[in-house]
Amino acid sequence: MGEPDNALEVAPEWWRWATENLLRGVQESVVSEQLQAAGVSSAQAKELIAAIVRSPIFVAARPFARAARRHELLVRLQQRMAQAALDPTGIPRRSGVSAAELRDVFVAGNTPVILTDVVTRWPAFGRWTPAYLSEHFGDVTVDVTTGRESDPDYDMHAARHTESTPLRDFVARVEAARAETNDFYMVANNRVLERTRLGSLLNDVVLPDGYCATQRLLGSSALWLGPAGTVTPLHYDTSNILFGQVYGRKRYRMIAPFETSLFEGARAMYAGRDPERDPMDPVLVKDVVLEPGEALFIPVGWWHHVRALDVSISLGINSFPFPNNFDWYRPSNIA
Ligand SMILES: O=C(O)CCC(=O)C(=O)O
Repeated sequence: MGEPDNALEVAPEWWRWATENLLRGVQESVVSEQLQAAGVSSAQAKELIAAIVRSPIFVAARPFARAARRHELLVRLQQRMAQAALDPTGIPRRSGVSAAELRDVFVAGNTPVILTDVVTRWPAFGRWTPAYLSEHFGDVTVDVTTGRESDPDYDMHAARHTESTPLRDFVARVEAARAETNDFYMVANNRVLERTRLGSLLNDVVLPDGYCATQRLLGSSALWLGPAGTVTPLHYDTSNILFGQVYGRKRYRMIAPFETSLFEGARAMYAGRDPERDPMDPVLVKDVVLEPGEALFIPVGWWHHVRALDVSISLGINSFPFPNNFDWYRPSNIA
């Protein structure tokens, strides 16, 4: 690089580089040294830095950059603490968690937990099987999602993959699947509990005292029914969810919201990375298999990728006796 006569003649790339580093908190003397190493004279480097720091654009940007640096430190602290855990890639299994503990430890701590003695007490457990649903609700017309395997964004495009079918036929299709398939799935968006008499299934769901506003289960619960091999891609939700696994197993891959690298390349609430295919390191992935009769508490904001390992029936509940709507939490929408 030649020696310009004044700061304005320094290449724009160096203005940008110096501005970025000053906003990152690099000391002026260090920025100056680097500029000089690249061929800028000491006087020009001094003039350039002075011009940048008195510019109204820099003055306006500085508080935002400081806030971002503080948040980065908070995030790094969270990441380090998570790595220090005894079992950083596991999720604890617990029984006897009271409503107070659920709220004060797991909800307030934004910490996932598997509850082993909640679903096992539902009348639904042992009763809800594909055959039971077909026998008692077979004539109910339900919306299901189909043709998923021909669309890489099948979950984001759930509405355009929706078709109506008698539940009997859908169950027959699930049961007839000889190999794993992700092509058809009754997902939360299909809202079959609110829209059909399948809502009466919620009489089979009895939660521990204080876990949820029971009278609000209808409208805040979602039934999931599908073959082995369904995959819900990595995404986060804007509410806490209690996910009850009633029949079959599901593999959950969960990632904390403070793993902020996942916001890069995300679209809406879907991550740009697939934990089954893409390298995730150093992002900490908690990988668990949810057994029938277990319930997973999915804290708001946690990324989760879900694969059914068997024919599966699950119920997601987001009714809690505390405010549970965090619709404003959409960090991946920040351009
Ligand atoms: O079970 C699934 O396939 C997905 C569940 C899920 O992502 C949710 O309840 O938010």
